[in-house]
Amino acid sequence: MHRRTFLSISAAMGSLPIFARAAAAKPGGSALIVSTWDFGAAANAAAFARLKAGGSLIDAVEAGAMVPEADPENHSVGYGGYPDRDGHVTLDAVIMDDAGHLGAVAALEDTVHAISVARRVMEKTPHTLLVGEGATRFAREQGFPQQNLLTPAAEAAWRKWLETSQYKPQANIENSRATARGGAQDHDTIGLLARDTNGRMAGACTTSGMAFKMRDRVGDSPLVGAGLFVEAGVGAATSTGVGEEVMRVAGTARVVASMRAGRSPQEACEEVVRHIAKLRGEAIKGVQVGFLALDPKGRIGAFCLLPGFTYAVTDSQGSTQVLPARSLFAA
Ligand code: SD4
Repeated sequence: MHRRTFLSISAAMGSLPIFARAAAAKPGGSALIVSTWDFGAAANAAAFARLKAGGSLIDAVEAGAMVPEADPENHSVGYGGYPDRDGHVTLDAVIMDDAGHLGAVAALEDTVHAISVARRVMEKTPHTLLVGEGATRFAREQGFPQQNLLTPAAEAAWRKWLETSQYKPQANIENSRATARGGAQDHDTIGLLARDTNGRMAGACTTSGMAFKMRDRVGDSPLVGAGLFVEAGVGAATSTGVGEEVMRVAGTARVVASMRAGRSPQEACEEVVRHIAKLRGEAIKGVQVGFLALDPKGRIGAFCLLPGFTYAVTDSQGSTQVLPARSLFAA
């Protein structure tokens, strides 16, 4: 989908009151590809094109995830991502299909396409997760070019942040880029889920994590069962927001387990968000966490703590909508 189209969809939705927008987002059947946030629309388009060209589901979710990783205007994932508090840009990614094939990297450095390195972990090693220096060395061995990911703009933002050194993740910053592109704490996790017409599924998730995190902090995104989970015949789920809150409840594993037990994707996403809220009480005030789920029939679920989480849905004709997720809290 072209950028202008998805921006106009978002702009149109932006003019509706929040409850009308939530009502418009009826998760229905027949979705082929879903992904997190407004910028998921462009990723879905790449994934859809790959499927149409005869690519596998893994090819499709990788191609989709590579879009925000490579976006030259994107100051928050891959090249130009905001660094940790010591000035290092570190990337987390995972890719998985419903046959249990899985690869992930965490705290990867100097490499734009973390999702592709994760895929190589899946295909070329006996392991499922490589971290830090070992992941970065593996990327070099696999021929991924070495690139300094810290741009002058990201370095300037980090130096400004150092003046106060306040670590305070901001809810929904992922969608603020249209207005406050490259603002402090900006980060662009994308979680992408795809199915084929036989109901087979795969997913990918890639991020630069929370801006100004501690050195080698790893979020939910690269962790199977936290940032992503896919199970044959049941469904797939991905998450976004403050990863620590997702990790402590094994969020996406829980969503898929709920679906296995008979809940719809929507009910399953709601259940885990309510669980986090109950477990954490005051501690999650102002914190955003969102879940997105897809089942083999193309039914979607999306739910979050705070209003503002959006997701992109592409159907089997390739048409894409960006929709607001329902939230547990009004603000
Ligand atoms: C993390 N869950 O590293 C990621 C951040 C994120 O949209 O999702 N941003 O905790």
